[in-house]
Amino acid sequence: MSAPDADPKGADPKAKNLRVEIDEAVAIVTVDRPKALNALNSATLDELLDAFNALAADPAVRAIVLTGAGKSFVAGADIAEMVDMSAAEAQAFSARGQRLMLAIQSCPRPVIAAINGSALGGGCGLAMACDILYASDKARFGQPEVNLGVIPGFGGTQRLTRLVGRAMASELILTGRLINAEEALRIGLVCHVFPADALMDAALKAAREIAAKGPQAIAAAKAAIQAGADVPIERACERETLAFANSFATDDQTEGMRAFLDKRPPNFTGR
Ligand code: CO8
Repeated sequence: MSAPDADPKGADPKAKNLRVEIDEAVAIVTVDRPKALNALNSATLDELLDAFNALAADPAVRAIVLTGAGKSFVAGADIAEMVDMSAAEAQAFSARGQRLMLAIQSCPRPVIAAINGSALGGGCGLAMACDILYASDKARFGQPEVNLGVIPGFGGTQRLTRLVGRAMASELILTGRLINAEEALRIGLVCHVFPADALMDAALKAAREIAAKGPQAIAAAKAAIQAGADVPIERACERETLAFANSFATDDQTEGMRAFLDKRPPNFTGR
């Protein structure tokens, strides 16, 4: 197994492979293993899970930006760690990755992936678990697992299919072809492409916009989007109606609508 890198970084003193910075209500999580192009080994998966669980429980954090240090976003699961795995070890490793992806999806705070470079294999899976995908014009995407004699194991077969449709997902997964940011935009894998030096500013701007809204409405909207993707439209709309009704039990609903009618900015309190 590959060992975590040597120097501890970031807010969590135990985290060796990522940095967590908090800028007012926005958290920036940076996967920081540049020597392996930020590939996800077990230690990094665990650190990310701990970081997302901690951020989800912190009421001061209202939005999260996830990015990679250096020239890569995340170049996949760690091939050096996987090469000698038995099937049972691979199952446990895949389950570890799946837990992280589901924690990001169920985190009440929106997560913006600022995809600065290669997002391949499990790295593409990590990006797709986020709510908003912004790409640098230098980013590359793909599920190249078949080139290694394996298949995606961090949700790639499922999330890519849901995001871009079966035809395109099948071509990408079965050929292992990599695509650039423009093609990712065209097929709906990302929602915007920015010049590399403008990516973080754009992601932070969106995060701050989200952070200024009522947090309960944001969490309910994210949950409704996530839940609706996997159930029939009738049930999904029932869930939306329930969540919509619940938002009328909050102070933020009264404040948001009253502020609109009073022609003033809202003062959301999160209650
Ligand atoms: N794992 C481990 N190390 C990696 C990885 C990786 N995924 N990607 C890059 N590295 C390392 C390289 O080995 C190299 O290390 P060193 O300097 O010690 O030789 C270093 O990072 C730099 O890489 P390159 O020299 O290759 O950099 P280039 O700029 O030439 O190429 C690429 C960049 C195209 C991104 C290239 O590194 C590449 O193809 N990487 C592998 C991409 C890939 O196949 N990703 C999918 C991995 S499989 C996967 O994600 C499955 C997920 C679920 C599995 C769960 C079930 C068990």
